[in-house]
Amino acid sequence: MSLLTDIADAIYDGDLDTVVAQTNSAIQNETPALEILEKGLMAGMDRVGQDFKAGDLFIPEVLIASRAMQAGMEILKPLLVTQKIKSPGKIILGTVQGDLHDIGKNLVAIMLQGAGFEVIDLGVDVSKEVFLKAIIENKPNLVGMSSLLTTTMPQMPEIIETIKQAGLRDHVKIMVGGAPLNENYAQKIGADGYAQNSSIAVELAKSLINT
Ligand code: B1M
Repeated sequence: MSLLTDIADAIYDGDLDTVVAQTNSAIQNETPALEILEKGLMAGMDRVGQDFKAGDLFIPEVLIASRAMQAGMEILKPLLVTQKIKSPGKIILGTVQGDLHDIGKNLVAIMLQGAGFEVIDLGVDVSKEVFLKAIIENKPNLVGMSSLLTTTMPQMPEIIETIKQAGLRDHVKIMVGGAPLNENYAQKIGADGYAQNSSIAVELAKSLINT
């Protein structure tokens, strides 16, 4: 059995110690960090998502798997954020109010940092007021919103409206992401772009900066 399969299995089992040990072993074996992330950590979390949906796993198991995933991401982070390149721009990121999912958002933050972006991460459960305050204080080029719940998606147009009302819509590009979203929804709510995953998020951020 390969190290990457071990990592995916350990994520599924919520076995943090094995995730840490096997992630370090994979790094020592010179497996590229992105491959460890995608074929190890994310593969395991995909299975967690499927079985949670099917009712075979419950919240406590998902939470334990999430902690193991975050521990693996912490190890990979320095390897994914190695380049010291001129910053293409500044982005404010947050998971919208009512939503506590942050694994995907954290991954997007890591990949953007890896591409040189200055990332200001507002965390989870971020209200429209907090987004606005952060925009006023930090003057970012981009604002990124994440939502994993169909019930919290409607926060996004509200935040965009708040930014408009403050007269700041022309000062920032807005990108959105999260499993229940799609391109059509992003267009409908007046965002500038939608990214399906963290690699596409980096490409999108770069292209929005240049438009
Ligand atoms: Co929750 N959860 N969860 N959960 N959870 C989902 C999202 C769900 C789809 C599971 C399911 O039923 N199949 C479902 C939502 C259903 C819906 O809305 N239609 C669900 C539910 C129902 C809930 C609760 C309501 C359960 C309950 O309490 N009854 C509850 C809500 C809590 C809250 O937020 N208020 C809840 C709680 C939790 C945990 C706390 C246990 C945990 C989160 C821990 C954490 O994040 N720290 C959790 C988890 C882990 C999941 C699943 C299993 C995995 C999510 C994840 O981390 N995926 C998820 C099932 C699933 O998505 N298949 C599920 C891995 C991650 C790398 O992918 O987040 O999609 P993802 O991010 C991707 C892209 O979406 C994109 O790039 C990322 C990297 O490729 N992306 C962006 C994300 N944000 C972006 C922003 C961008 C660009 C791209 O630009 C700004």
